[in-house]
Amino acid sequence: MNVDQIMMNLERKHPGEVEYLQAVREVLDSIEDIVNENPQFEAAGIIDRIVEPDRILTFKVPWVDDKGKVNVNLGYRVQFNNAIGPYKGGLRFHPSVNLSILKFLGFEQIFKNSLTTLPMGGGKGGSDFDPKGKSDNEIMRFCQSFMMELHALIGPETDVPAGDIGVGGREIGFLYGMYKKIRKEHTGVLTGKGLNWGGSLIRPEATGFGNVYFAQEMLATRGMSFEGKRVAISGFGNVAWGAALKVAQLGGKVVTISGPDGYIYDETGISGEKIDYMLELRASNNDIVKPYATEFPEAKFFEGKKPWEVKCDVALPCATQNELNEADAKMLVANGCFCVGEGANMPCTPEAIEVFLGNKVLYSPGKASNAGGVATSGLEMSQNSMKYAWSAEEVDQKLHGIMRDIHNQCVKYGTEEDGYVNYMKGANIAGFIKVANAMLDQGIL
Ligand code: NDP
Ligand code: 2IT
Repeated sequence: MNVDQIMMNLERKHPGEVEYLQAVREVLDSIEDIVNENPQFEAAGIIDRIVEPDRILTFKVPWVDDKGKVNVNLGYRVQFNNAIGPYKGGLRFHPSVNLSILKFLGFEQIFKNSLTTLPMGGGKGGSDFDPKGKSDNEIMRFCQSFMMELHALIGPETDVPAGDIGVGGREIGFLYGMYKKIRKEHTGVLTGKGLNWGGSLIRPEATGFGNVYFAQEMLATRGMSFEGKRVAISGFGNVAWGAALKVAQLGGKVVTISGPDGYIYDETGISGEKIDYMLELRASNNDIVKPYATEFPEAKFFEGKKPWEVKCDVALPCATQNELNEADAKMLVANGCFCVGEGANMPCTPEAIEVFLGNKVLYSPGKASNAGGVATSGLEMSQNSMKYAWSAEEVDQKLHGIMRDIHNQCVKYGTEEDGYVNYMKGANIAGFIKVANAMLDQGIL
């Protein structure tokens, strides 16, 4: 396999799709040796087939705002690969959403879902709709219009969307309600549902919890735990909240959270009511983290800055793609940070990852360490199929087991000669092999 050649062709076919090309390059670099050792993959065109989505659906989403003005957004669903199960992946509502971002997310999702051990293919969708400052009624009308188109593309055995940035429990409720109205059926077509109508306990916490469980496993390889560790978290959304909650439970001290406006530094530690307050901040639809420092005056707000300049042992980037660059990575390492667990999708740039690998930092890629979210979505699908609900303890135990399993897969395929575990390589190889073998079994499709 000639990675440079494949990338050149892709760049020619998809000019400007930088995030998608970045995600593909990372995976191809990791799997190059495995593909070269297994000629059956190239013979069946696995690489050429896996880097292109099965199909991309785009549609317009017209909706009327509270002032009576008609607005039109773009809606997308990228159905990337269903070799091991129905397409599965979140919906992102954010003004930055474009095809490149959804293709990168859908591509990552294939390997992430493969790692979870559950039967789920990869997909992603969303819209350039900006939820910021919108009323609940505006969000409802938007979600209803979005589902008017999306319903024809999805189904519990076909494609099962969920949340991502800008899509949480409220949006899933509006989307599910409209699906039910159009299709006249109550079915597990979306995950992240409310507890009274098919949702799973622990799904809201799952991505953050899973990220911390994975970091716990990484720390354990060096005989360490979260007890007494200083932890820098970015973001203040769903993933950051779950991660902060679990770190605090495990005796770690969360010293930062962040938003698009800057970061909060709280030397007394973010725990208890402060973590509950994160939920209020997120639900306010204002998308700024600054009010935390007014609510808790012992904290300081650093406008326009990222949290990677603070001294910490563990960093958990939980906001968005490419939010941690080479300079940030060097600063973290210089300040003694030895463990980085990606809660967001692709938050570290390739140059930042180089810095971590070069310094033997315990570094986990999002497709491994944030897989707890979609894994628990998979558990929600299982419960929906059984028409039964597990207790929080049962779901949490299964989630914990899955995160340990993913860690083991990364160690199996990512351990280097000196014993250092390259989790990025391990995750990419383990995720790829399962999907590639399924594609081989099923013929040229
Ligand atoms: P939320 O919408 O709950 O929070 C996202 C946070 O990131 C917000 O603070 C948001 O602020 C900020 N953010 C988003 N885009 C940007 C940007 N371009 N620049 C700066 N800040 C930004 O989303 P989640 O917590 O659900 O998602 C966070 C990350 O975790 C994403 O990468 C997502 O793909 C990933 N993820 C989520 C899972 C889930 O189950 N929810 C599962 C696995 C991964 P603002 O909106 O103002 O930009
Ligand atoms: O990036 C992700 O894994 C998610 N946003 C969760 C997807 C899901 O289907 O639960």
